[in-house]
Amino acid sequence: MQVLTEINDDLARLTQDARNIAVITGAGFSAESGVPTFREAQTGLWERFSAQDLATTDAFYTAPALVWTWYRWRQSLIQQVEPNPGHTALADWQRWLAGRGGELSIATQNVDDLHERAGAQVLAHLHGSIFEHRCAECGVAAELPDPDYDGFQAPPEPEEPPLCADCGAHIRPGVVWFGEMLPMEAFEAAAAAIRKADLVIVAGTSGIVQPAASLPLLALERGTPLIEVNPEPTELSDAMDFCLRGPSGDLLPALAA
Ligand code: BV8
Ligand code: ZN
Repeated sequence: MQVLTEINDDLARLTQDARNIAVITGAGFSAESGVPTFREAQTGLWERFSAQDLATTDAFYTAPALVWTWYRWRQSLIQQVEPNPGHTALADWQRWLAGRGGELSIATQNVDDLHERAGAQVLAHLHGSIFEHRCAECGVAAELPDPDYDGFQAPPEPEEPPLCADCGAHIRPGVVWFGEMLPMEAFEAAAAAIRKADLVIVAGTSGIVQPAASLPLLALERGTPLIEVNPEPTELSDAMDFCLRGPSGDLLPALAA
């Protein structure tokens, strides 16, 4: 494993020769856009709860207004921020490769839409989307107006989630909570992309949350090179061929150059 803070010749050659790249992104990829990661402390009303405690079905059933408002406030924040140079570099690299018969697939653990807003196609949202909503009981999709919170202010007083027009149960966010299965189609698509890739890049994830964190390890089956982009070491660092230590907003543009 090589631990680098900038691109060396080995790494440059690897990324320039790659024609089929699978990229997995986590909360750290959106951090430079101003979206807090799960490791960071909560603010305001939620500072006494960890994200992990709120992102569960139990929390939603116990305190629907608190959990619902936390998601609608997070959605407001995401709508108020912009993709960062890491998102743009990935989108440009994807377009450049597609123009040469290659492929760059993105599987993200993030529930935001910043990859898409940077112009990228996303193969898999492994943990769902904060922009989707459905009935917690009958599962029917719910189309809701955007929240009008100010994501830059501390979250507001909790408000009750809307009720399903069909069955009257609470509407919930279209994300995967702890203890819930991941969408199998998304998970399988990400696994297939990694299995056929000639380079795998893991950026902005602590590699703690399963089963998403086990996906990059599929690259080991065929000896596909693995690159980590993260300012810190992670649970996955030991499996990497290159650990690029720094923010993805700086390093992805350098990698994609
Ligand atoms: C399931 C949606 C089972 C919601 C999310 C004990 C051991 C092992 C596993 C478990 C266990 N107990 C429970 C489990 C399972 C559990 C789990 O993994 N828990 C962990 C905490 C141990 N997993 C689950 O529950 C999953 N489901 O297992 O179901 C099952 C099986 C059969 C039948 C039924 C059920 C579901 C997990 C999905 C949870 N939902 N998100 C929401 O967003 O609110 S996960 C959520 O947290 C995020 O989506 C994200 O994936 C995750 C946080 O991880 P990261 O993305 O890595 O972010 P993190 O904050 O951790 O790290 C940020 C990284 O960025 C850091 O490394 C940092 O250094 C870096 N960084 C910072 N700045 C930058 C940067 N990098 C680059 N550039 C920068 N500028
Ligand atoms: Zn319903």
